[in-house]
Amino acid sequence: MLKRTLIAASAISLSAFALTACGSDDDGGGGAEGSDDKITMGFAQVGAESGWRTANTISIQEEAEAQGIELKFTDAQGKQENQISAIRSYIQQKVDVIAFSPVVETGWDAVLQEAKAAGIPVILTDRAVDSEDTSLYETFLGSDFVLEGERAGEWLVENAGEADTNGDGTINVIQLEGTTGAAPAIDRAEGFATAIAADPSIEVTASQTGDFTRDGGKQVMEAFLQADDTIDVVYAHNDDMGLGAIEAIEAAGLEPGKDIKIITVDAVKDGMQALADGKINFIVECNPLLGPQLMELAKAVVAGEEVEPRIVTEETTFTQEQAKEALPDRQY
Ligand code: GZL
Ligand code: ZN
Repeated sequence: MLKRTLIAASAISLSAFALTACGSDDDGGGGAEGSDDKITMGFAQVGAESGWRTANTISIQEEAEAQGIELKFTDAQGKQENQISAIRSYIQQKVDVIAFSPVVETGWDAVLQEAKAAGIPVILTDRAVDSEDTSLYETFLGSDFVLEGERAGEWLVENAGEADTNGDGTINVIQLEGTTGAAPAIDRAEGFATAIAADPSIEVTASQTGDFTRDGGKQVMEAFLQADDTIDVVYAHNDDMGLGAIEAIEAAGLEPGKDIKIITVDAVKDGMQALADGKINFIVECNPLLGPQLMELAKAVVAGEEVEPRIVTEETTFTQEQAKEALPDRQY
């Protein structure tokens, strides 16, 4: 009995070894010699800080599944050092392609040089890096955040008549900024400032980061409300901080959308519901559903095809009326 068991066990371990040996032979390069021609992607996500990020993660994971791409996925909890070590681990694992959404713009050149030296193509999604050397990545797929900020500012200029809610002749805007150093935070502030310059009665009198989270938006808004009772408008760089601000405004006995106008960016479901309910006045969409385009790009890049260096996401804006119509069909 024992002898038979040993033979069976060794046979199993031998075949298991053979399988792994064969598996490790395949450099995951999707190359012909590997038994499976599956592409392996390493994705280093920012975190799970907002409804937008959740929708973005779902889109990436679902599309990888749908397109038969093996996805290695990490959540960096908003820390750049975690993203960098995730990218390094993907390099060691010899993935076919690396994609990530850089939590902040700076500090990526070294690890991107390592990926380049390892011959692994990189795709930027959602947020940009400030590297001068564009050979460090194949393409950048994501929104035009400056345009998003301009759209928010243009709406305020067009609706200035109803925005001076305290009637003192100036439109006092406080800004809830996204994560410090993040491309969307930098660019949305820049675009907004450019647009509101058209009307000198509009002024951003205070601006602070809420780190793209509800809690961050609520805490910063509470402090702003205690310091200033002339606030007419809140411009929040994402819905989640706007929703946090709504909680603070209501706790102060004021009516969001009326006593204080609110403009946000993203257009996730919770934000669109608040817009439809009249608590937010205008939302600039930032589309998180990057999965389909990302996986197509990954296949093209691994196949050595030329891809556009910059692919801008399609997106729009919503008023309260438009939100009521759009809500039933929103995917996120
Ligand atoms: C924008 C994205 C931002 C969203 C936030 O593309 O990077 O990060 O606007 C998210 O909701 O946290
Ligand atoms: Zn005013």
